Parts: sequence; structure tokens; C-alpha cells
Amino acid sequence: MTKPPLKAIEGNLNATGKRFAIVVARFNSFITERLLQSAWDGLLRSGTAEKDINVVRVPGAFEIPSAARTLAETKKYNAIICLGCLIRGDTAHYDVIVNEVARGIGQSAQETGVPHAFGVLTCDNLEQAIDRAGLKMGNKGFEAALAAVEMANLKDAVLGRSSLVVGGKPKTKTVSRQSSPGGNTRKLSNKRKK
Ligand code: INI
Repeated sequence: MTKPPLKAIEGNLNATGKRFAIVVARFNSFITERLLQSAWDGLLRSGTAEKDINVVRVPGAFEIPSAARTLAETKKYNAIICLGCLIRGDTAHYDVIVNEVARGIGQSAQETGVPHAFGVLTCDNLEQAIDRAGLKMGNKGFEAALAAVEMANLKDAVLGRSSLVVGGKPKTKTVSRQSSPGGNTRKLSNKRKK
């Protein structure tokens, strides 16, 4: 069996200077407000400034993709964090919405090139949702925020707009003074002069 390569390009979890939009559904707000609190916490802990986070509320999970896409198309954000909670009911409503929400968020990410984090709970019942909004299974809002930070940094690393993290160690090729979307990216050699 061949061993997997040890070296890999990864995004780090430092969100300093990065901008994020959080799209949160009001439906099942008892759960989604907890996802939002935790996503906000995750971004601040990663170094995002409060002024660099915009929260956008939509009626339900079905409306998340179009709002996420509108935000992504502005190119003002390094990543979009999508938060919602779908709970299966007695009708087919859940089944109709759930795949559309996942597909729409994925499509927005792929077509705009802006990373989107999927923090939409898809649960059979309220207990499962509560467990994923701060109880037994952690908080998916926090996970989504960290995924957004990592993917924003991965994009910059792959595009050469920031230092690469290879195999867990920073391997600086070029550094950027300004890694915000639309900002001027100035490449600097950081090789020490002897
Ligand atoms: N929206 C949710 O966010 N979660 C749900 O569980 C849900 N269910 O089950 O109905 C839900 N429905 C509303 C939907 O997202 C739209 O807001 C609505 O259909 C208006 O377009």
C-alpha cells in the first residue's frame, strides 16, 4: 500500500484582515441564533475584526443560497458562512427544500469562486438540532466559521496571495500586505538578505 504524501497545502486559521458575511435563516431561530453566536465567536477568536463581519438574515433555509450568491458576487468577502436549520416534519416540505439548499450553496461557491461554509443543520427532530447547536455534538456554527477561515486562506495560498502552509509548517514564498478581495495584492519576497 502506498503511503499518502505528507506534504499538503493547507489554509491556516488566522482570519486577521479577512471579511466575512454570515447568512442566517430566521426559521427555527431557537437553533439558528445559537449557530450564529458560535460562528461569530469562531471568527473573532480567529482574529476577524467585528467591523469585518456582516450578518444577513433571511426567512428560511430555502432563501440562503440566493442571499449567499448576491453577497458573494459583490466580491467584498473572503468567504460566506451559511447557517440554517431544517427539521424533518410530517410532510415532504423538508425533502423538497433540503437538496435545493445544499445544491444552491455549492453552486454559488463554485460559480463565484468565493468559499462558502455549509452550516445548515439537516435533522430528523429538534433533539438532533439542539445537540448540534451547542450540546452533545458541539456547535456547527463554530465549525462552519473555522471552515470559512481555512478555505479563505487556502484560496489565498493556492493563488499565491499569502504564505503557503506545507505539511503544517509555514513555507513562505510570497506574502501579501492586503489579502482582502478586490484589494491590491503586492507580492514581496521575504527571503532574508544576508
Ligand atoms: N425553513 C427552514 O429553515 N427550516 C425548516 O425546517 C423549514 N421547514 O421545515 O419548513 C423551512 N421552511 C421554510 C422555507 O425555508 C422558506 O423560507 C419558505 O418556504 C418560503 O420560501
